[in-house]
Formats: sequence, C-alpha cells, structure tokens
Amino acid sequence: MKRVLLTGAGGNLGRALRKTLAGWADEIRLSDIAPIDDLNEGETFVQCDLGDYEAVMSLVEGCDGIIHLGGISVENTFDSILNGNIKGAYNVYEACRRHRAGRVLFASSNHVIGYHERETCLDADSAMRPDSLYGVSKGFGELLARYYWDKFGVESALVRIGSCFDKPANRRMLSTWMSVDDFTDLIKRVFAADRLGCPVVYGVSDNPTKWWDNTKVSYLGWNPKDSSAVFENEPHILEEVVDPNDPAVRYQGGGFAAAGHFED
Ligand code: NAI
Ligand code: 15L
Repeated sequence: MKRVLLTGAGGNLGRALRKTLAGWADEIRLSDIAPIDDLNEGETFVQCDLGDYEAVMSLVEGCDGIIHLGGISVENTFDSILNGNIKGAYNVYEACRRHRAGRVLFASSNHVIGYHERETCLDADSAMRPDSLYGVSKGFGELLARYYWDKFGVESALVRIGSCFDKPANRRMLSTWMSVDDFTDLIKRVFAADRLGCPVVYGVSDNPTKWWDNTKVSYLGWNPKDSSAVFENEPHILEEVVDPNDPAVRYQGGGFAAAGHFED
C-alpha cells in the first residue's frame, strides 16, 4: 500500500492500530477531528471534521485505501451521530469514488445486530436489528457501502466489530472480544485479497463462546489467533452477577439494548 487513510486515528482503536500497522504502508495519513501531534515515521496528519464535505474531499485525495474508524463510537444525540457517522460515511464514500481511493474497511459495529438474542447464531445475511441510534447509523454506513459497491464497484469490508479492547471488561465481552492483533491481521487481509467485494465480517477473536459465524468470508483467509479464554478466570469476570432476564444479558448488544432512548 502506498498511502492509506486512517480516520478516527486519535481514538482507542486508531492509537492501537498506529502501532501494529507501523511500516505496513509507505504512508499512513492519520485524520481526526481532534489534534494529533506525536507523529511517527511514515505518518502524516490532517485534522478534519468528517461531516465537512469539502474537507473530506481533500483528505481522501491521493490515498489508495481507507480504514474508516472515525465518528461517534457509542450512543449519543442524533445530531452528533448525523454529523459524524451519517454525513461522515457519505462524505468518505463519495470522496473515495471521486478520487478512486481504493478499498474501504468500514468500522461497523455489533450494535447493528444488537437486538438479536444471544442464543441466536448470526451470519452475514442475518437481519439488522440495531439497538441504538448509533447502531442505526452503522446500518446506514453498511447500506451506503453496498450502494457504492453495486453502482460504482467500490469494494468494502463491513466489519461488525465486537469489543476490541486489551481485554474483555465483562462476561458479555468473553463472546464479543477481538484482540488488536486479530484486527490488524484482518485489515491486512482485506487489503491484500485478490477480490474483496462488499462482505460483512464479524470482528471477533476465536473465543470459546460464539454468536457469530464468519464462514461466508472464509475466502479472506482470516483465522483469528487470540481467544478470550485466557481471561475467563479473572476476578472481574468470575465475580460478575448475571440475571438471565436482564435485557443486557438477553440481547447481544448488552447495555446498548438495555438502555433507554438517548434523546429522552
Ligand atoms: P473512539 O471513540 O475512541 O474513536 C473515534 C474517533 O473518531 C475519536 O478520536 C474522535 O475524535 C473521532 N471523531 C468523532 N467524531 C468525528 C468527526 N465528526 N470527524 C472526525 N473525527 C471524529 O472509538 P474506537 O473505540 O476507537 O472505535 C473506532 C471505530 O470502531 C468507531 O467507528 C466505532 O464505532 C467502531 N467500533 C469500535 C468498537 C470497539 O470495541 N472499540 C466496537 C464496534 C465498533
Ligand atoms: C461498540 O460499538 C463501541 O464502539 C465500543 O465502545 C463497545 O461498546 C463495543 O461496541 C461493545 O459492544 O462492546
């Protein structure tokens, strides 16, 4: 890769991927609405609000791949989500098409399908059942990506990330956890594949309990190496009290599904 754009580079995942993707591309063009001033070799930075069409047009010019992480990453007001996630996704895809900026890895979320119950095993064709306005915005991003694929041939991986943190913070994340190393490997495979198309990929490690089936993207050759099993006996996991009738336990989206409407 010559120049890859990483939006949301100042966030949790952006900071982690800057380390694991170092040296992978000739240049990683970092971007965020907030400043970043600790640039490493091979990194450049453009501060940009994803909701600003003209700014995103120039941000994307000259890139040959986009890892689109930027935007609102949890439930929030509709106005914030509209700007960061809905306008932001449109601006990124339109800029990608106009500037022929290659493939997009779209950071979708498990909250697109958060109202499925935990006993249901999902795959790429399962219905979207968003558990939040945030989840709805990720569904919009996925549909937008499909539109750009069908109409213009822009390839995307729609990665429904589970919980990508250093370790699972609770019992739910024993099922949803994805390590940063597994995510890094997925990113490299998405951009290296001979053909990508526009698949849904569940962003999850090889955990003992599974809700999601990635068989339909076996052509990517992504076989996660890490497992949440190593965290199963940590005190915060063992001591968590679970009520099976709690909506946060019933639904895959956990607390997002259990929470009230954000605007109320
Ligand atoms: P984060 O909230 O730490 O990072 C998001 C970044 O986007 C922040 O640096 C923020 O400043 C930037 N941003 C927000 N609004 C913006 C705007 N209007 N213009 C430009 N930049 C803007 O989130 P995190 O955890 O790093 O997640 C990255 C992406 O992955 C997000 O899209 C999130 O929805 C998605 N995701 C993450 C999961 C996880 O477990 N970390 C799980 C599922 C999805
Ligand atoms: C997400 O979509 C969020 O961005 C992240 O902060 C976690 O809440 C994650 O889902 C999760 O479901 O654990």
